Amino acid sequence: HAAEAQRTDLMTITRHVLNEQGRHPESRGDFTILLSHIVLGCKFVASAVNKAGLAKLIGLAGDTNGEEQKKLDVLSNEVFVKALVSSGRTCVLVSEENEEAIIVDAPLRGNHEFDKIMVTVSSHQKLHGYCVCFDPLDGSSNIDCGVSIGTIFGIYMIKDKDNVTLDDVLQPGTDMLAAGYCMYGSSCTLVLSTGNGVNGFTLDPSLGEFILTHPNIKIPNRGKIYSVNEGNAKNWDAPTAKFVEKCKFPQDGSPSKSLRYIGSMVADVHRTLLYGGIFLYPADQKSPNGKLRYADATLNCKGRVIAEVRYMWHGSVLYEVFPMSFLMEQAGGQAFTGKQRALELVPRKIHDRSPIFLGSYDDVEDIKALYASESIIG
Ligand code: P6P
Repeated sequence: HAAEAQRTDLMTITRHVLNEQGRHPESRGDFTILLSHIVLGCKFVASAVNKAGLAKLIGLAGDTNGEEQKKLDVLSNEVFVKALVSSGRTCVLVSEENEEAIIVDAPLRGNHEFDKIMVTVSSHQKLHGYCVCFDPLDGSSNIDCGVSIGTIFGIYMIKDKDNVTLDDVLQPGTDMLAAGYCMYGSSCTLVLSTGNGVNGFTLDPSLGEFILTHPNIKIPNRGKIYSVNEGNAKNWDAPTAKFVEKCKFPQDGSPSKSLRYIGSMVADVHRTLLYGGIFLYPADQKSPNGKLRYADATLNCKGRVIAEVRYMWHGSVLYEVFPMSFLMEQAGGQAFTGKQRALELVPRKIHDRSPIFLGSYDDVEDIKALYASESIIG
């Protein structure tokens, strides 16, 4: 009977989120409605990604009249923007694909009829509006070779839905309510946290439902894998270089770590979350000879410019670093920028970037110690 019960007790992501909502009796279900629209977007993108390989052959993505086949990341962005706006629960959107933040038209920010009733019945209940920061299809350059790619998202509550400003978005990651990613690979897996642990759901295409397959994910305290693009080693700062050196040539006689780097953040982070280890997106200091568009630092000698240095940060704060850091902390790991706890960063601009070191708690502690000793030595 237990086996039978297991097979038929399908916990879908919708039921799971409704159960979560039950923990907040005052909730009106806005958050559940918002999440259901994000899930809808993920289902659509999963279907489009699966067909991508064939699309060129039989023109699935474009019209039969030969319209230019839309790039999947553009198509995915349109899908998520439309899904989020039509949820009637968003006020501002930040997408990796859009230079400017999208301020949702006031009538679409909330179900005004319902709001009017709510205001008369219980005016103390703040009418909720949300900000969603997302990368609709991170790693899309990997589509043509079939490597897993993904959608990454983070959700904030808006302070005053009738007076939305960019300040609502340029908040530290500690203000995030929820975060998640959907990985489109051999199977479609959605990993989500609403602040009460991390859960993984796998899409059952025959049901069209995400089923709970990875309840209460906890990352191992230490892992056997480090994940970084070694091709940038010449530009790493000393603590990162020392850390990677220790992974390869441990001083304490422990076995060296394995290097696994897929080059698609969602896939690298998902493996790190399940197997343990550390994912590194270090700052890399490029000192090109040519003139830079923006110089972050100019080295002068006797009034003559001898070099210009530009730090190229990796990892977009709002829709890569923050959501992945939120998930790691919720799973018992941690996330560090080289200077501070990643979630305590306060972005100045919506596409700000930052170095990021995230994964198993003890592995991140090791690199934090190297940065701390460097800052003491100076
Ligand atoms: P690099 C994909 O383009 C991406 O944004 C992430 O998904 C991935 O982790 C990273 O870039 C790879 O960057 O410089 O190592 O090729």
